[in-house]
Amino acid sequence: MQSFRTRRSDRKCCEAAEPRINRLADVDLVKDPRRTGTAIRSITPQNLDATKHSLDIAKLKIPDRFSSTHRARQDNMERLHFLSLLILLGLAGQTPCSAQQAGRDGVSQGSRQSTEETGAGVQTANQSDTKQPNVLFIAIDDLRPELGCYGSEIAVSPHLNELAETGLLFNRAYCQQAICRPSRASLMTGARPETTGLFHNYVSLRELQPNIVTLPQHFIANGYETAYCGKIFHHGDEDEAHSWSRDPVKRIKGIEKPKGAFALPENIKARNEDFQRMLSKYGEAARRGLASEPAYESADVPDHAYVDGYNTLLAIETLHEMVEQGDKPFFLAMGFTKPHLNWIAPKKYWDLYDADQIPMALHADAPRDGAAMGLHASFELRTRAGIPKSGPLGPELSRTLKHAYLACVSYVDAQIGKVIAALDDAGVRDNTIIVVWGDHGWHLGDMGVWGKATNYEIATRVPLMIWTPDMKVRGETSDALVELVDIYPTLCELAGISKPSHLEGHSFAPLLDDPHQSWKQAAFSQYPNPALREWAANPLSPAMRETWFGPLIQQVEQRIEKQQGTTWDRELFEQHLMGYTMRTDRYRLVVWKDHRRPDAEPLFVEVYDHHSDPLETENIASKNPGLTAELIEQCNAGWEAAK
Ligand SMILES: [Ca+2]
Repeated sequence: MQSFRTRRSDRKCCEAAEPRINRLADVDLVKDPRRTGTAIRSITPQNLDATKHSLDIAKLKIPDRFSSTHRARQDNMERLHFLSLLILLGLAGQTPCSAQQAGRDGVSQGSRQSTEETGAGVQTANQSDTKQPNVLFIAIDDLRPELGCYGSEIAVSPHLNELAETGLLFNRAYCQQAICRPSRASLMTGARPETTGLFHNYVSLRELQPNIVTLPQHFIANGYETAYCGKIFHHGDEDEAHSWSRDPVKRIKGIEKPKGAFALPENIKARNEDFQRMLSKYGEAARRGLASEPAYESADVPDHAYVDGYNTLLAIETLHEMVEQGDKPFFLAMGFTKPHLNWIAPKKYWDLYDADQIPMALHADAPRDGAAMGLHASFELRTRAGIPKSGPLGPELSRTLKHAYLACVSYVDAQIGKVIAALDDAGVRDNTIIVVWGDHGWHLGDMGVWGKATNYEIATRVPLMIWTPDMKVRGETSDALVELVDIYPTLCELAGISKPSHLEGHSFAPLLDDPHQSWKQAAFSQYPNPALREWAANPLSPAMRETWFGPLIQQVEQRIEKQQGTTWDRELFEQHLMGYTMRTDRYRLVVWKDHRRPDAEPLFVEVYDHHSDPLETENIASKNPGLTAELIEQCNAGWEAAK
């Protein structure tokens, strides 16, 4: 495969961009004729702290022409506007200013390749005269649809609410596997996990699929400049050689890059001490599969003290570079690492919530008659310092953890507001598609589990919204069943470029104009035995059995053995058991099978009726054999028959 990447030493890239936030003498509120309101546009390093609330929380209004008539959401937004106004008033004394930036000293070409290098199908396009839209591609790690626009009564997410209010929100969007790397590999290649063969976190995409054409790679071949900041593919699988044509800005002059995950010295110390303690207790096993560090942090620091805030500044600078220096449409990907553990966010986002008002999971028990292997023992969270190694977490810790998760949601929402506002600043909002997706859901105590990595609704359902300059309907929520694997063909269609033949999704572009039309019959996901896998979907390592998880894993095995009887076999259940799940309009089916024997009878089947049981509290498969057989037949027919 041809590599598009040029050597770093060959590039003229200056990695120390002086951001537009450095260039203004004063902090200003800008009245932008393209907006209906005011927004803080630029600040200096000196006044970053003083203005952080305004910059982060201030409502960044969207032009009138994109406004929706959807009243229910509008009412919600007005409440949030009021909240923002109160915060702004509390920070009176900040001076209005012009957002028109001075020259962009210190910024230089970051392009990795010439147009000729991109291979077949190249088109050249100029930002000013092309009709090919730009793409702002926003990924959020481990975000379940815990947002105001999804009906969360507690989440403070004004910017994503507004995007949904002026775009299209998908109420029933599903990932293809509820864990980072497989989900992202599927989305980015447009192929399902069964095709990519990537079921674990620690397998390289290119090892398995050296020639598959990824979404940004396909856009490069069709005349786009592509760049990313943060987490788009999984760590270590960034595909820089093929998927990205341009280096992003790497540093912001005058603003220190975060050195690590934590800001508080006591947490940095705790992390190091805990690790040493585990190492002395368990030896080398502690190095594999165990993390041991605080699960959360609240520090009174500016947004850019943590990686998502800093990456947001890089993405904004990269955007401006591409607009000002490029002659092609851009595909800019911004990947937020929160609300993935550890739940670290600036204190001001924690302060948006009254902990006593945070509701806990509505149903904290495993499904009645559900699969014993369907739920894991919350390993990912339990590796963290201060979390019980077995048993329930208790109400106080549970509330703190959910508070921490929500703080991260609001932190990411604020950063997204900045990136979207930058489209306006750069003058390209009118020709840019915005798509926002989460890679999978998360159990926050739901079903008694803390973590992702199951085949149930709470882990497979994801947030997904899209905004285009010319969509005919705004502010609607579509109940159509859509999948993350659909994003690739959708963006191809919206950009007017061909769809590669290997794609296994279905463009949902027609839903933008008619969100309530009849659509897919089913959405599909899969996950290998959650109960006997590490949180990264890998088979259990000796390290897990040799540490504090040994007794817990024993309990899990006994539970499965009790349910499965003579079919129990550790090798089969730990190494080869795959759960295939299908969501139809009404039901969720989960079929547990030996992955090596696709035609064999399932080892266990679950059916949940979302009409009567939206929380999936009871498996009704054995009570409804006819229905179950029908659903299995539909599942066996697969995604191709469900279009
Ligand atoms: Ca994830």
